Amino acid sequence: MGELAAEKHVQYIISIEKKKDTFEAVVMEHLRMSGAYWGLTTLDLLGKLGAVDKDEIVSWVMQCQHESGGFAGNIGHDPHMLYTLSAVQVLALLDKLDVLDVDKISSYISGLQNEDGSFAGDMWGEIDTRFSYIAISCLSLLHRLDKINVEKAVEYIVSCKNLDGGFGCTPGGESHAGQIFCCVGALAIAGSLHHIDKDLLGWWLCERQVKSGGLNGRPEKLPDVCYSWWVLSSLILIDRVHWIDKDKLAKFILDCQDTENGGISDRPDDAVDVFHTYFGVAGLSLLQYRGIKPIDPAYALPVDVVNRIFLNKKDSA
Ligand code: GRG
Ligand code: ZN
Repeated sequence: MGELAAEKHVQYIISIEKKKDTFEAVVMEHLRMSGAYWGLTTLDLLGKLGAVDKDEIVSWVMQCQHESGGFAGNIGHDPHMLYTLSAVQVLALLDKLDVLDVDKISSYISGLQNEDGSFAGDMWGEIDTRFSYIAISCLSLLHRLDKINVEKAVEYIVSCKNLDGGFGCTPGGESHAGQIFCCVGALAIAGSLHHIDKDLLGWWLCERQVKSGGLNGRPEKLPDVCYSWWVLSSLILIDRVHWIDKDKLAKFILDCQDTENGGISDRPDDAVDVFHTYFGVAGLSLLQYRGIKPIDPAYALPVDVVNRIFLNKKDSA
């Protein structure tokens, strides 16, 4: 099996941060906050977070916050739940959560909860279980879960559960590994995993492994490195990770590396990007690959960062 080209991936992440006019930079412009979370988490998992200028990042993150309390994907863009969680995750990684006005962010998020417990992504009202996960994860990291109706949020997530044991975007929506991560992660954080039939869901999830060792997101689809995260984290949270072949999955991820210029792609021989580089390294972390810090399967942050937040809570107000 090939080795992880860790140093190359570190160089790749640092280099995309510097390039402003490449195709990737233009595509990433509106979602730069999530890009920062993917890149910085990758660096941290590889023990290289010291390579970035923390103050510069904190200052940029804070310029992306709106009056409403929500964060945008970049300066001058509109706020959204997606980027609000990414901003909180970036500050958590940098141990700078104390710069936040926690009540302001909490009121932005709680203002997006609907009567039925679901969450909208922003003021335009799209509803999706992704936003339920984001609200629960973000408020939990800020010690403000009491600002939403968690019981109703759980009830809504459970209403998106399908007969195959999986979950979709909204009630009746097809099961998809990405949505399953969101629903299982949210239920785990809310202490409500008892709503899941672990054997049934575990079966559906382990069926995602294909011949090459990679995982797909739904039946009959192609494998993709990012499902190493969406599927594996869910399997870990429901205690069924031993139902897949871990060595074959690690080999699939390593086969997707650009060992010359760094970065990881969705499938072998495709072009690399920061999203798949992050999910490849995070997947290997879940597989306990040597030299990578352990990552928390529910919060998608390094375990030491999560422990810092929950074990040495600085201001417990
Ligand atoms: C903190 C890790 C983390 C996430 C935040 C945004 C979010 C919460 C979760 C997204 C979950 C999700 C829906 C992931 C799926 C992304 C993806 C690869 C979609 C592609 O779907 P299709 O149907 O592709 O286009 P397939 O693979 O089915 O062909
Ligand atoms: Zn993918």
